[in-house]
Amino acid sequence: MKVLITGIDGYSGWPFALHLMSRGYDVVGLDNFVTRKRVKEVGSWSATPIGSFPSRIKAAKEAFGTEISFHKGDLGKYEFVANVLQRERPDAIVHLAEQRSAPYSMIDVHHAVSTQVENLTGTLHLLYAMKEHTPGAHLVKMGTMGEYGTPNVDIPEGFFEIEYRGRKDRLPFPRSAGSWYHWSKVFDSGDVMFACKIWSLKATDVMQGVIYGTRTPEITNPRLLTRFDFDEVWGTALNRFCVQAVLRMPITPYGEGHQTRGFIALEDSMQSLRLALENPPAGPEYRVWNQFDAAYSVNALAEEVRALAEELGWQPTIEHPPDPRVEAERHYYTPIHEELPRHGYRRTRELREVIREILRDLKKYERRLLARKEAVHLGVSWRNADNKERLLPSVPAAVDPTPPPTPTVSPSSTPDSPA
Ligand code: USQ
Repeated sequence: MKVLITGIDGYSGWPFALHLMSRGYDVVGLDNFVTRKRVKEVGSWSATPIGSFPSRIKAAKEAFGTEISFHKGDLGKYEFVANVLQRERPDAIVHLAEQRSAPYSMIDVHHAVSTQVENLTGTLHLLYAMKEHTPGAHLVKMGTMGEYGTPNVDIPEGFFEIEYRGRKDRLPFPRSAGSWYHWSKVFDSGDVMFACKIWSLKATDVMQGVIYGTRTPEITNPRLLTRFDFDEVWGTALNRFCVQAVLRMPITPYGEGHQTRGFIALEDSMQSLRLALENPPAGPEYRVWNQFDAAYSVNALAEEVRALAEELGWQPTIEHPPDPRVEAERHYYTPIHEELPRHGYRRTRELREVIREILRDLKKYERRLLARKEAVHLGVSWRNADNKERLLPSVPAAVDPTPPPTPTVSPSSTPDSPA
């Protein structure tokens, strides 16, 4: 099966390419490397040193014997998207190429608008190019559990049966997102659903929880590492808590810390995406899968990290800064996730095992973390229309204490630099 991964250079995109290559899939990728630039914009970098994209392709070829067919470009350009689909004719498309940070979308009006314009335009371009060149392909679209918000009832997988004024129907479950980024995913879902209806396309909209982890089984040497973000804008809760423990900074569940979300290990997110590919809809269909392992409050995760860091002889503390987001700090949360287990999903790793692995891995990159320590707290508040002046000015390039492993293909490539 030939699979196109959009956003192949990202935190999920890269390990998913490795996951598929190790199983004999034909992998095509595209990326515009904008995440690398945007992480720099907030004065940060990946905790793990990642090489240029050509050096990644080379490392993957050495590990799995096949070469990724890579197209550098932007989903914002329709001709580019259409050309890639026309030339490659993939059987499936895994769409991961979106601006993925809620805090980034909340920085100011420009970041809000660019998030929504880019995410919606990219998805619409893909849908039109699919209709034109690969109408039988299966689209696996990365959505987010955050589309649903935290309603005071159970959360179904996309649709629910409702009776209202004596009549019944099966309707999309109401969405109530918590950032401009999360709303862009809601609007995307509507567009994908509509395209499936009018053009008889096949799509799985994956409502993904928060991912955590530094590695997957296919990452067998340092040249295959995926990126790992930890700054306030690009890092996510559990990954950041582990970094805070390594840096002996207080672990920061925001506000009361009872906010509860679905979480999933990186390795199991890869398993889930593959299961979606291996079990496509039989015919034209728009379907929704909730993709997470278990729901945890941020307090519970902070406590786990503290306990496991103590095993390593560290003494991290937990602090509760005021919540910079506008979100319920105590709420009901019972999302359903039956589709993935029905298609063979089994959790592979226990939470504690993965946290131990993250802490061990991050310890190796402590000097890289220290060099960008200021980016752990940046102060983007949902309550401000303009957070720009609160952000760090771009940190001048420091000498990388842990450069990416050799060999790299281009003498000019630097860690976190685009290909
Ligand atoms: N949080 C803390 N302390 C921190 C960072 C976050 O308490 O230092 C809290 C947030 O307030 C929030 C929760 O942790 O209640 C999750 O925040 P997050 O930054 O880990 O995740 P989020 O912004 O929701 O977004 C991330 C990814 C996004 C993905 C989403 C899945 O960046 O791409 O779509 O997780 S979900 O959360 O299910 O919507």
